[in-house]
Amino acid sequence: EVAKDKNGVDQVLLRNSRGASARVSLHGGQVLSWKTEKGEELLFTSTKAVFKPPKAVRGGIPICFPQFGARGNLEQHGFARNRIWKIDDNPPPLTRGEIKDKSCIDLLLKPSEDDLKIWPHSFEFRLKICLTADGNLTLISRIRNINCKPFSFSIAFHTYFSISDISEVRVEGLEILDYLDNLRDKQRFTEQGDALTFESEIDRVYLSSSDLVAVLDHERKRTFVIRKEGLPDVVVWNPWEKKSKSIVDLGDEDYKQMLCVDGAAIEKPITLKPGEEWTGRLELSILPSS
Ligand code: TA6
Repeated sequence: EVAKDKNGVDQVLLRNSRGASARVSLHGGQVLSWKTEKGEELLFTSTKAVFKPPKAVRGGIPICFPQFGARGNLEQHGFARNRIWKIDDNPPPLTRGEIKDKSCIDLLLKPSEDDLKIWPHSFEFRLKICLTADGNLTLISRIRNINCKPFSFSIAFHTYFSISDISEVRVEGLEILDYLDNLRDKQRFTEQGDALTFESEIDRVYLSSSDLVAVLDHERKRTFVIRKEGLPDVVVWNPWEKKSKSIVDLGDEDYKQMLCVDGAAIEKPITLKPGEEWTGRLELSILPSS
């Protein structure tokens, strides 16, 4: 189903046979909502979210591409999340194991002439977003270099999970990993603890993580499971109280109900030769915590 948001930008509603749903905006190719079959919203949206292109909405899953963070005169986290994507009417053939499921949408982003002025690399970014029969949300990305010279990019799926209380959340799967700490000049440290818990601002890129990370929301008795391929790094971000006040489109208390845990490829940017294609997969699911 395609509807228009109040800015006239198309949104696509995906629904599975059990009533789970996901809503995707063609602005940024951004997932804005992912709901259980009971209608519970699993992704966070800021209480002060601004739905006004070209700025990405604060919440859901903005896509940081062609770079994570700042780089030269590129917009913060790249331009992909600030552009209108198209519905891809020539989607790539389904690969083995990908089921032809009606609750998928295929989106396509190609750089505009203006984009090529600031980032002179022609690419096709094909994004297949599916809601599986079990209510899982999968994002399959295929980025092809259609230029005549190589280029490198970094990428992050900036996933805002909706949680009950940041002080009651644990993240498992990042133990003993090295991380770059954005709060300490991006220096490299090694995680000493077991599970990650939160009592202050955190802004880290965990490196070479396993392909499975869990976010346990104790109060809601819910565990988010992140499975990923081709995305070796994991961004963990919560602005906490002080930083939140400096973010205009984030409510002062919102940090208590959100946590970003992003599948990403940051430390080692991905280089594509002409004609080469990279595929990255992210699958989000929930487990009722025992
Ligand atoms: O998640 C890491 C981070 O780079 C933080 O430093 C913070 O800037 C966050 O991304 C949000 O960035 P945005 O440009 O969406 O406000």
